[in-house]
Amino acid sequence: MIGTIHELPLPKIVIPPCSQGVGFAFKNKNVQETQDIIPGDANGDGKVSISDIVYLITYIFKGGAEPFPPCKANVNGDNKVSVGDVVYLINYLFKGGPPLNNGCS
Ligand SMILES: [Ca+2]
Ligand SMILES: [Ca+2]
Repeated sequence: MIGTIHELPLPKIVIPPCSQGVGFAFKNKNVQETQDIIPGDANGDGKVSISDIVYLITYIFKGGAEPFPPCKANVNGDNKVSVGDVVYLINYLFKGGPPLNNGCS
């Protein structure tokens, strides 16, 4: 029984050079992060709308899911996610308020 193991053909595994693999993964990661961060897009659906206000209220007051990354919900730029960002977002969307700050920059 043990002798038959040595007769099995070994699969050929080709490992690419480390520099190629690491560089490729790193580049993709950067593109992903750049595309995902839209200031005010708390629910991550790719646009800023009333849904993000609802999402933020649920997060802040009802223990809902945290925006990812949290910094993109910091639209008033005070380095924290709070009811102030909800008010800022409402002003921006419905009252022509100042543009949203990029809390992640
Ligand atoms: Ca959104
Ligand atoms: Ca804030």
